[in-house]
Order: sequence, then C-alpha cells, then structure tokens
Amino acid sequence: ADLIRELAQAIESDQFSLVYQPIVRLDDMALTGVEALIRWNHPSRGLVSPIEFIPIAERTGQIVAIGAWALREACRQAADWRREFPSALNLTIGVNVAGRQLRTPGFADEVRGVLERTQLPAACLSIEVTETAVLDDEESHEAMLALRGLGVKLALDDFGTAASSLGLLLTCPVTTLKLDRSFVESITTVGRQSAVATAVSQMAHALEFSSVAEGIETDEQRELIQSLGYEYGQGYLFSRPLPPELMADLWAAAP
Ligand code: G
Ligand code: G
Ligand code: MN
Ligand code: NA
Repeated sequence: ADLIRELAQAIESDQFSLVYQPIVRLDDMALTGVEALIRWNHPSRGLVSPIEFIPIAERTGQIVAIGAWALREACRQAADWRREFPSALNLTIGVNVAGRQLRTPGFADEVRGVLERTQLPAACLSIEVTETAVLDDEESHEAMLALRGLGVKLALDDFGTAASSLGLLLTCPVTTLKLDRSFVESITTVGRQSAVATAVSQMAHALEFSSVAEGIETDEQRELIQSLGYEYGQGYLFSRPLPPELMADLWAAAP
C-alpha cells in the first residue's frame, strides 16, 4: 500500500529515469541500438528495481502513466542521439510496454504523437511486449496491428518462456524475437537449452523476423549464439545498462 502511494508520488515528482543497454550486431559487433530500462530513484529506499514496482503498477493501472513517461523520454533521448552522433542515425531503441499499456485505447495514437513531437522516425522505435501480455488477445492484436501500421518495430520479449502456441506467431504482427536470457545462460552446458535457442533462431529465419539473444555474458555464449544464426546480441559481455551520459560516450566512439 505504501509502495502504491509512493508510486503516485514518484510519477508527480520525477523520480524515474532510464538507463540504456547496448544491442550489437553479432557479425561485426557494431552498436546498432539500445533497450531503455526504467529505474526508480526512491527518496529514501534508493534505487527500486522495476521487478518490484512494474508488477504493482500493472495491477493498479499506474503503469499507463509510467509507461507513457518512459516512451516519451526514450524517444526524446533517441532523437537527440540521432542528431548528435552519426553512429546513432540508424539506431533502434527498444521500449518495454506492459500488456495493460498496450491495450489502453488510443495507445497507437499516443505513440504516433510522441514520434511526431520528438521527430523520431517510426522505424527507429521497437516496442517490446512479452508473449504472455499479448497471448490470444483481440485488443492486443488490434493495438499491434495499429503500431505496425505506423512503421514501428514490434519485438516479442523474453521469448521462449511462455507457453504460447507457435500458431500465434503466424498471426502476430511482430518483427523481432528476443530469446530469453535463461536459454543463453546455460547454452554451453545444457543440451536442452541450446535446442530451444536453435529452434527459436530457425523459426525467426523461417518467418523472416529478426532475432536478438539476451543475457550474453561470455565469449563462449556469444560464439554459440552467433553460430546458431542470431543477428543481434545484448548482455553484460557487451555492456551493462548505462546512464545516458555513458551511453553517449559509446555513440561518440562508434564508427
Ligand atoms: O533492467 P532490469 O533487469 O532491472 O529490468 C527488469 C524488468 O523490468 C525487465 O523484465 C524489463 O522488461 C522490465 N522493465 C524495465 N523497464 C521497463 C519499462 O519501462 N516498462 C515496463 N513495462 N517494463 C520495464
Ligand atoms: O525482461 P527484459 O528483457 O526486458 O529485461 C532485460 C533485463 O535483463 C534487464 O533487467 C537487464 O538488466 C537484464 N540483463 C541484461 N543483460 C544481462 C546479462 O547479461 N545478464 C543478466 N543476468 N541480466 C541481464
Ligand atoms: Mn525487454
Ligand atoms: Na527478456
């Protein structure tokens, strides 16, 4: 209950910030994008993890306001980087969107408005939704179609963890699969994990989705993931999520 009241406060008094985790193209290690991840700087508790407050905010509906802020801030930042750094011109910025936020009437209009105001090209934005959030749900489906109509990318996050039907993939207008990091974690040791990683990559290729493997921490994992055909990678091996100033240094250093 405390947290709910404090969340309401946090929205009003600007206690959220975004950090950005690089995403690289595996074949040449080029920096091609980032995922925006929210942080709550609580006045007395310090940094509160989204794992703690996002589920609460989803239950209370506060996620709609928090998510709207995150979307605006991420797009504003991405547009700034594009103006400042040639290496960032074709970036993709991933923004996590909760199921409840996606299903809010007018969500696609909100996204269109943010793109217009920030002057970020639609193709530079990737909306990340989890499989569970969009599973066989008419409203989600409509929202995703409207987003694709704008030209934004649509990624299925934490892919492989939910019991979604593969048939869903055929009707779901996604552009990108993000293999959940649990499959990367033990890919070098557990045969069954690498079987899933292999299947997801093959599916991505067959259905012409791009593929991102999350949670890459070692060179060995990177090599295996690359050999399976993943195009993009994300993980501590490349970089932890960074505050905007440090992320700007990476854009400045990139060719
Ligand atoms: O960065 P970190 O490991 O702390 O993120 C934990 C979880 O919080 C991840 O599942 C991530 O998708 C989620 N998350 C981070 N930022 C946002 C956000 O802006 N909106 C939503 N809905 N989820 C987020
Ligand atoms: O659920 P989602 O994929 O949106 O969230 C990404 C989460 O994964 C973030 O909380 C981020 O901090 C975390 N993460 C990113 N790279 C790594 C990694 O290499 N190892 C681990 N353990 N977590 C990671
Ligand atoms: Mn994500
Ligand atoms: Na994920």
